[in-house]
Amino acid sequence: MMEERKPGILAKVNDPEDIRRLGMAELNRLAEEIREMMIATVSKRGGHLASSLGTVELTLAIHYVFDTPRDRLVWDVGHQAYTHKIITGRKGRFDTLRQKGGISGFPKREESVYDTFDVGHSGTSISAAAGMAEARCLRGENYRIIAVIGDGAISAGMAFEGLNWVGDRKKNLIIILNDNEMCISPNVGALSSYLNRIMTGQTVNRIRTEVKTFLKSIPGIGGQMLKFSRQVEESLKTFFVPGAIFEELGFTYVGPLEGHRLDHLIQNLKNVRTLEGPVLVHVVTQKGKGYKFAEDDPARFHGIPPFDIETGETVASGGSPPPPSYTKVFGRTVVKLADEDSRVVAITAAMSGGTGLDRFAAEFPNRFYDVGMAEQHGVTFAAGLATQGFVPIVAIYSTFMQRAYDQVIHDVCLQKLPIVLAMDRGGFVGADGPTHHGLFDFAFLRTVPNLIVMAPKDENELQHMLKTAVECGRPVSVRYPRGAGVGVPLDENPRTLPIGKGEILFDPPGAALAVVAIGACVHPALEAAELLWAEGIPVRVINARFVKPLDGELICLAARELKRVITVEEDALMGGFGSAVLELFAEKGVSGVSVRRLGVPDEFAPHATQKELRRMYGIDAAGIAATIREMWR
Ligand SMILES: Cc1ncc(C[n+]2csc(CCOP(=O)(O)OP(=O)(O)O)c2C)c(N)n1
Repeated sequence: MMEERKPGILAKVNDPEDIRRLGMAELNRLAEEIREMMIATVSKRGGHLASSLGTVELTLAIHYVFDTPRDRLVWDVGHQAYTHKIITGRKGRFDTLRQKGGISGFPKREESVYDTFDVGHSGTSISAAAGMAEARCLRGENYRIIAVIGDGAISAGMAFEGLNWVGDRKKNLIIILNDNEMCISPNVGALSSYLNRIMTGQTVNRIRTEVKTFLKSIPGIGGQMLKFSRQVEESLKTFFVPGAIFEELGFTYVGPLEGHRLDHLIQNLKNVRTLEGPVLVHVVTQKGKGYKFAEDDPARFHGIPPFDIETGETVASGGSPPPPSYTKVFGRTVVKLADEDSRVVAITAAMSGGTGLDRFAAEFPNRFYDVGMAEQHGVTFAAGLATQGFVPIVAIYSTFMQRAYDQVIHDVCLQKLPIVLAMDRGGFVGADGPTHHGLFDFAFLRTVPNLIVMAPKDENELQHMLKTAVECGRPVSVRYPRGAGVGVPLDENPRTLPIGKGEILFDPPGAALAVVAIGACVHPALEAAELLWAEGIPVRVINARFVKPLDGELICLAARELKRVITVEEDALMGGFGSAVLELFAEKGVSGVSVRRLGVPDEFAPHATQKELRRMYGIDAAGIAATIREMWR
């Protein structure tokens, strides 16, 4: 479908300075070439294609008009910044996108001076830009600062906090609202509806005309009123002028602009550059623009694994089909649980597809809530539902749950409300990298009183844990990894598990070392033990199931008997599961035991595949086996 052409303009573009020399026809041609490069690379590497296809012209226009990197360009989330990467010196490395040792899928300060702020989570751009604006004033400098935020990301609480601040401080700061009416799936919320009303400007104009005609028609006073048309216009403005909400907050509103017309964007941004104070530029774009399959299904192409350019179909990895993902099993199980129990409701923060709740949404539309990219609101909203007798299952990826930490503590656990925090993407997520790995939840959740913290060893145990969580009447977190399950048979009916009880999975005669593993590390531990048993090294394998309450009896008994313990987790070692085991030993007076903890040390894990990362941190079967051998000697 895409004809092979020699790169023309792009070959000459290495940084934004090169773009500023181009004429309009060349710029348009460049946009096309960039799209081709993006599609070709993402089709091989996977990535955030639809969002980045939607911002090609906008990115070119910004770099054309503004003096980057002197002017500071701040991206929100950063998944839409591939054009930015390509034209800021990373064209040659673009093929390494999201690969181990390659360039990141998100802006990263250590990668380029053009990347002004590290991103991955939503809603940070306005506050970061506001901080830069204050720094500029403190230094008496005068560069421009431009934040680009999507209509989805602006629904984050932090974005509202930022708007509130910026509108009040009155510093020069440009916020570009990239409005494609999509989050990952269609956007939700009152602000989104408002933006949509602005975009259908005809309605606005029609209402204004009708009101004017109506005023004119009032006998006697109508004509007089029109004399005061300016005031009338002013008051009407509040209701009918596009962007009035932003104007009221202290911004000059510009828009809506057509986001795929370079001439129009450049002309308008040149005008915007001359404006003083906070400006909000509303740009309308199409997610997936320029690639038919992404235009037709922008949600699927939001974050897509490698695919065939000709058909748009995801490339199968070869071999037998993988077992169902944890996400899929989660999605099915919550439907089952909701069938049995009318108290069960489900909440997502803009990730109904990603969390597997789309199925629940279809079956129970009245018991399903998409709160937008607003994790804090989602958790406290769930707490409100729980006070009224419902059992909310709040499905938020581990990394995004970090956003709602205080809500978990203050609004859920302090009140002992029965809420299930279903935390997908616990552990390494792979190519999205350090902004998205879910490596802290054991550590940050196990310190919260009243909270039960569990992690299943496989997708079948996930079913049982979800049932246990719904029925136990307490706040519970259940975390499970990204990707395919282990491939174990799935019980038809989920059952409850005893709270705080682990299990021994392998206990060969003469066992003289215990591996105590949790979650996704249990099966690799088992594999390692089976391997070593064949070598004559007998190792007991315990599936801890609970980070809290720990099965003290089972773990302490193993330690006292075997004297050597290895803990394994896909989480931060500091404060995580292994730390909990050490605390247990200290508390219970278990002494004379040598303990090794496997997990992620005190650093941010880079981007790489899950497999590569597990190998890198020694928590795959080979790594666990190596540690056992070392300890065995
Ligand atoms: C705090 C947080 N929650 C959820 C996500 C997952 N996420 C990444 S992009 C995205 C949608 C972004 O929509 P929008 O800002 O409109 O940008 P678009 O992709 O439409 O250009 C979501 C939900 C995230 N990155 N950060």
